[in-house]
Amino acid sequence: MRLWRGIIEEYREFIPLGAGAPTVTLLEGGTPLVPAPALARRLGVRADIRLKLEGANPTGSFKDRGMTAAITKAVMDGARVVICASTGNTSASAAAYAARAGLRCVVVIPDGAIAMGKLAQAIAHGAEVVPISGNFDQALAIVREMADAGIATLVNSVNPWRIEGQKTAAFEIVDQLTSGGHGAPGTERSAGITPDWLAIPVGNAGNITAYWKGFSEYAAAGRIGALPRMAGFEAAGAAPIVLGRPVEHPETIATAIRIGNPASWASARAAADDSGGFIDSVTDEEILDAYRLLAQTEGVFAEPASCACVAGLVKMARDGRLKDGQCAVAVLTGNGLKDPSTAIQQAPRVRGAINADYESVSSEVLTYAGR
Ligand code: AN7
Repeated sequence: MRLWRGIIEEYREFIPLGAGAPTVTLLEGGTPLVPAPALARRLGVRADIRLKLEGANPTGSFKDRGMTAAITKAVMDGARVVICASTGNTSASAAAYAARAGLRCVVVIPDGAIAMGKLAQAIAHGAEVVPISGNFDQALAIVREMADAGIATLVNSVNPWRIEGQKTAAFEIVDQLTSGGHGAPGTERSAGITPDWLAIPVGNAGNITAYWKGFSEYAAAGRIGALPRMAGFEAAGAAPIVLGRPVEHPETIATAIRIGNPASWASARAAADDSGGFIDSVTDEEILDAYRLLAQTEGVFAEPASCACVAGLVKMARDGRLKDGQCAVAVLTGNGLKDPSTAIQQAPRVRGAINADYESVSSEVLTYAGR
C-alpha cells in the first residue's frame, strides 16, 4: 500500500513551487469518486454519474487543496499574518493551515450568515474572527485593500496559489476514472479518461476556474485527449454571472455561495464558454430537493451549496443536456456536517422524548417498521 502524500507532493510537476519546498500539508486531496446509481435512476438517464467527495478533505471542504499551496507559499515568502474574507469554508481551512504553519490568521465574515460548523472551526483553530455588518463581497473588498497595503497576506482565491492547488481535483478525477476499469480489459490507452460533464457550484468562481485550468494542463501534457464541458451552477438568489450583472443583495439558503460579485467572474465565464459548457442557476427549493435526494438515496451528506450542482444535473437531465451514455462528475465541495442547522430545519418532524421503557420504544419502532 502506498500512502497519499497530499496534493503538492502528489502533483508537484504541475505545481510550480520549486522542488523540495517544505510543504504545509494536512495530506489533503485523494478524495473519493463515488458512483451514484440511485441518482442516475432518479434522473431517468442511463448516465454514469460520479460524486467527487470534497467534504472528505481534512477541514471538510475543497478549500484545503488551495490552502496547502497558499500557506506553503506564504511561509516561503516569510509571511506572519494571513487574512481572508469568507462565507465560511475558506476561513475554516485558512485557520487550520495557518495554525499548522504557526501563522496568525484573520477571517472577515458576514455577520450571522455563515454556517455554525465553519464558525466553530475558525474559532477552534484560534483565528481572529471579525464579523462585519455586510456581505461577503464587502468583506472581500476590505481584505483585498488591506493586503495591498501590506498588512497581511491574502489567501482568498484571488491568490493564484489557491487555484494552483485546487486544480489538482481535476487531475484526480481523470486519474480515478482512468484507473477505474473503463474500456476493454487489456486495452492500451495512451490517454486518460475525461468525463463528458463537470458539474460544479459557483460562488466566488475560483473553483470552476481551477478545474478548467487543471483539465487544460492535463490535456496539454498529453494525459487526456479530450476536455470535459464545464456546467457551473449559481444559486438563483445569488446569480450574477447568469444575470450578467452584480447582485447587490445576494440571498440563498446555500450561504457558502451567497456571493453577488465573484472575483473570478471573467475566468469562470471563459471556462464555461471555452469548454462548450454553461453557467446556469438553481433555486433554493431545487437545492434542498437535491440535498435530501443525495443524503437519502446515496448516503452522501453534502452541504447545500454543494448540492447546487446536483440540482443542476437534475435540470440537465430534464431538459436533455445530460444524455444517455454520458459520464458526469458532480463536485460535492463541502461536508453536510458544516451546516447542521439546515439539516435539522429540513427534518419533517423532530420527535419529543418518549418514556424510557421497552413498551414505549418498541411500539414506536413497530409503527415505523409498518408492523
Ligand atoms: C461548499 O469560503 O467563497 O466558486 O469564502 O464553500 O470557488 O467560490 C466558499 C465557496 C462552493 C464556491 N461550495 O466556490 C468561502 C467561499 C462550497 C463553498 C463554493 C464555496 P467558488
